[in-house]
Amino acid sequence: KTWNVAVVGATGAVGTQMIECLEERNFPVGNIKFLASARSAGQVLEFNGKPVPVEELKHDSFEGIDIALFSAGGARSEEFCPSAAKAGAVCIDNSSAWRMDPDVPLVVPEVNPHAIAGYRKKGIIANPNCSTIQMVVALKPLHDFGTIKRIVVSTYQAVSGTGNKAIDELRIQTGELLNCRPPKNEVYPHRIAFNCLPQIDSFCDNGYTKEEMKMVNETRKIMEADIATTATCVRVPVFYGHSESVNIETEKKITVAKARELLEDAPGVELVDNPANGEYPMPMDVAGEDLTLVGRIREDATVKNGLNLWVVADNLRKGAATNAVQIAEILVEKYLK
Ligand code: A2P
Ligand code: 11C
Repeated sequence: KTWNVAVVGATGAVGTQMIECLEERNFPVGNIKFLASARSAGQVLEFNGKPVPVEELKHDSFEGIDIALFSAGGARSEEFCPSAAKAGAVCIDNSSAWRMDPDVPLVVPEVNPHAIAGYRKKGIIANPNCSTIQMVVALKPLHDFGTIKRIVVSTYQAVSGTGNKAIDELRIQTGELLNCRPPKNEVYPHRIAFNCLPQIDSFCDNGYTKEEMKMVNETRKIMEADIATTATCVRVPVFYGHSESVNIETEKKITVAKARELLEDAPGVELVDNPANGEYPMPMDVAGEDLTLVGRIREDATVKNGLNLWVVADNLRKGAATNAVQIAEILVEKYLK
């Protein structure tokens, strides 16, 4: 059996990766439809070597579609997911529009695949924020063993998380600075080349950014546990791959050896933790990868049961496209059939 799939935001940084994931993983696609803004209508992309025209996203775009993968920004998801669901498609939405809706499951297949069953309520499944996904993939096996009480996380996030315009901004600013010309900034509030911005998304009234609050709230929903999380999210001049320094406190002691053993066998995780040989996860190693790399595991001796970890993943792949396609795989195998 095959399924008719629409990719909404097909021309974007995440949409492009969604198309590649569907191809690479041999998702059983019947017809494929690529949707984007009117600006891209008429552009021709490829799927499995065959040309596919990009069409303008409209409310009636979803007739005959079984699964709609959305990554065209929150405003488009808010407006168009209900139309797609009404037409009978199950939406897998990469934006933040529906994540905290109690009638929409928020899913990371390695952590809470059972939640997918909740798609029936609204016809929408939400894909979490990229920074949250890689953190919970790494923490789930540790939580199952030792029960995490508190998380302190600082992120080092790549510009591709913002989209294609931000990738261009870093590239152009770097070139300008190396050629001693003054760079312009349009996407970010300050220069990103040779700089770090302790602001991702806009600020909330409590002084945290929306990105930081996503990590706090999404983690609880996905882990189905009352874990206290505090986050500082930072944009760094890296193209692909988010990195995270994660400190956890657990109910039960987890030694470094036990943490390594738990992570060695964990789904979706690759343990890269050999500091004596200078081996640890780095964003330059994860572009195009689907696994979440974990290393630098150390005991935090300042609290009773504490651990420090360094977690790196490709934000466009496991942080977005791969996670969405994994959800689609479970959906068709277990639920739609
Ligand atoms: P387009 O390329 O036509 O602007 P990125 O995250 O890389 O910025 O990509 C955003 C994606 O969302 C692109 O595919 C973009 O299409 C799409 N998009 C942006 N605005 C709209 C819109 N108003 N309607 C449909 N798609 C949109
Ligand atoms: C970033 N995490 O790196 C963001 C991108 O809520 O899906 C994804 C924002 C979101 O900028």
